[in-house]
Amino acid sequence: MPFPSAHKRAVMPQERAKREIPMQYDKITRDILTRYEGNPVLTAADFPVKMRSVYNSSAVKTPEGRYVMLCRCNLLNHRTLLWGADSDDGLSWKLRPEPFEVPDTEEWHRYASTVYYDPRITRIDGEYLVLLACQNTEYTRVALFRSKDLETLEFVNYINAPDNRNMVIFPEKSADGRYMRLERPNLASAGGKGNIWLSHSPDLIHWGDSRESLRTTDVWNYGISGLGPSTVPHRIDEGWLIIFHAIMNNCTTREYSAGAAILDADRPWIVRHVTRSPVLYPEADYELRGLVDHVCFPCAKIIEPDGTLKLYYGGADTVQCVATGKLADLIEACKAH
Ligand code: BMA
Repeated sequence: MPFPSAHKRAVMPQERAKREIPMQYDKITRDILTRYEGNPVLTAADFPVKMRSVYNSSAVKTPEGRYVMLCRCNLLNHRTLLWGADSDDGLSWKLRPEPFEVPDTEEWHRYASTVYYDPRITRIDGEYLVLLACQNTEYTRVALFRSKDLETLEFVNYINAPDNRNMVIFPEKSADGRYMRLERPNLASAGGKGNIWLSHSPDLIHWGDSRESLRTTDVWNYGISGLGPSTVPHRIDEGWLIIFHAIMNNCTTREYSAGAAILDADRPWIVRHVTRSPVLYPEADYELRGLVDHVCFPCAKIIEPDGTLKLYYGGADTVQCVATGKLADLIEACKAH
């Protein structure tokens, strides 16, 4: 029985009817995203100190048109650093001389004692909000930083009790003026992973009014073993376009691929469309083989004024990559069911 957790939750008949979507895979006839020919765009060898890997980094384009990347890197002993890089085109990156400073406090060392990782960056109200998953030997919390310019980061607080991660904050508030975030609570019953949720906050610190959103069973073909929001939601005519990572445990691998979905404009926890197949899955050597094999793990996307999309993702937990595509194609792929 390859998909045990698919059957754990009792589904009411009317709910099942609502969620049933006929699956027609034949509508997808071409790649939605194309790997950048210069991949990987950053590797451990690019750093001024010995490093094992650089992956799952986030990039943004500033209002002035510069590109900034916050890189997750692993030292030789797998302790992590967050390292800045700059670019004029979002493809060729120049690393800064030093990593970002993180707090040297009892609280930081307690909750981020093993690693801090998978940054997500949202620009809202004229500043950047940076979320970092922080792990100790028992659980994960997410730390919120704010920054005016992504030159330095100011620690604000941890924004959840254990155990939750993969958080991304929407770039706009809800109609009633609250911040919104997508997140992935780590459920013991789902092997430490689980479904995507949406929560609200009046002040970025206190979060609640949580609603379940995309579920593993909605994309069981490629995400039955777990999901996580990947990149900041992007406003489109129909609602919000999101990209998520999807986990599929097979006999010999745990494949991480990426899917896309469109969330309702007014009630953004409701999934209107979702790709029936991943839009990016491990295929290239640098995604199939590395510290963790078979991983494409996006943490950011940039959408250019002409509708070109750049997706920033880690390959095999080892190198930093970019894939490009058209926003319109992603939207079409979400609806192709
Ligand atoms: C997840 C996160 C990611 C990582 C992925 C694959 O749980 O830890 O940082 O890329 O596993 O190992």
